[in-house]
Amino acid sequence: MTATAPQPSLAAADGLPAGFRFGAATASYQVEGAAREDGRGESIWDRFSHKPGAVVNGDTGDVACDHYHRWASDLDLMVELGLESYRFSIAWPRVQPDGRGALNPRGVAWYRRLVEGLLERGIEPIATLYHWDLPQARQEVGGWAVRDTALRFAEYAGFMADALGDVVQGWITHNEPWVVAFLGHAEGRKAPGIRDWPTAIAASHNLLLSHGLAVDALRSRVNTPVGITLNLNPMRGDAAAASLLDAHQNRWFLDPVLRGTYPGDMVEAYERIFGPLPINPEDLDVISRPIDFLGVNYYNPTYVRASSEAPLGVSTFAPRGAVTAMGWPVDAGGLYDMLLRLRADYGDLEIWITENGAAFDDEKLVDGVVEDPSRVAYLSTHLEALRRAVRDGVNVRRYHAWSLLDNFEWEHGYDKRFGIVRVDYDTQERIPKRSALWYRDHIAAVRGGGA
Ligand code: IFM
Repeated sequence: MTATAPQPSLAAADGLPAGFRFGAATASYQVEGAAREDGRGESIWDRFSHKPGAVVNGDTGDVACDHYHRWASDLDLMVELGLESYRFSIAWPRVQPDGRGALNPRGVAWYRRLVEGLLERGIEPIATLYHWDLPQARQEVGGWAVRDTALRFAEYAGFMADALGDVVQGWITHNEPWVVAFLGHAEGRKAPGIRDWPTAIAASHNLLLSHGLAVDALRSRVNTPVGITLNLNPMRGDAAAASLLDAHQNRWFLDPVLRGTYPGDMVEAYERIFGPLPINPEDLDVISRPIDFLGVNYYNPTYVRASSEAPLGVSTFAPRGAVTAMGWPVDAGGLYDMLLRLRADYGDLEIWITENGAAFDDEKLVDGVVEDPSRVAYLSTHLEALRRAVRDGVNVRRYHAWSLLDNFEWEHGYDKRFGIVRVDYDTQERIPKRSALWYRDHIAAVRGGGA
């Protein structure tokens, strides 16, 4: 097959619709390494992770999983696992080191090799344009807090569509803009490490605007599906607190993208607490440009209660019961609930699960395989919940496990392992975990190859 040949369309099987694909996801800063190679510029995560105390153990993404050099064998590993789709992200500073001006041809060439390598192996390449590694030079002039960054992002999106539009088969503008805006600019736990709510709200708007502008830039150049990925958590607990946190985390992004409005209750709450919002209502037309699919990252429900000490008057807590190494409750029913809710509230959208997975500490190496029973249980129950939602009418077309590899888990460094494949960071050896073998057999069984 040639590098640009379309992927075969997959028949409906095992309760899943035709065209459904199983895959895995990673993100540039979490796996690539090669932080200073081939003309890559500095990102806000390079700067943040090198700040003493910002990341557990002082870990950084300088080397990460060395995917930049090991991409070909990592792609072969995906073939061994039977993966049908790979969601990766493009590091903006690798292809446009200062976030403006001419592209860096060496950076672009690396992504072309990766994407062509996927096509040659029959794996669908899905590119995310922004998974949190803003060029540091853009931060120096205000980052997401300023409108100009949205314009620069759209220009970058257009450049990437020109450079890779003939080979990439799906585009995701942003990964989890809530995390970027609020954990990066209000709580300061993630890059750029700012702690200022009004700045975070401005950033959320500029991120959404940049999404809409990027959709236009992509649409004018490619015919492949375009979407955005949101981290969505069903809220459980005290009704008023749950409704407010739902508005802050879920509806603040869903409503503008899918309905062209901000949720009134949240506008009112932000204005009451933080003053007038820096939002131009005319931007909502751009923000709500039609998308082909909504990317959903689902990990857990959030438990919430009123709290007079928290800035929004609500705080979260871990319930009794099973939790992951992140302290996140294990609850596959939450995925079902969220999928049904999306259909009820926003209509018959096409949905791609762009991340789902878990970090666990109970991994043991037995006879060359990493035994991770908790992750096997997590993946199998969540895939069951997905099938139940499909049976009940939700249009789900992709499932990407997070993550293919153990990787740099942001402020937690390498301490938290989300991979279905273990990475030995001393040797960079990849060791499939039981969950990877389970996933491989699951995909083979669906495709009629037997398990
Ligand atoms: O590792 C992250 C990823 O980058 C974004 N979604 C959640 C994952 C687990 O925390």
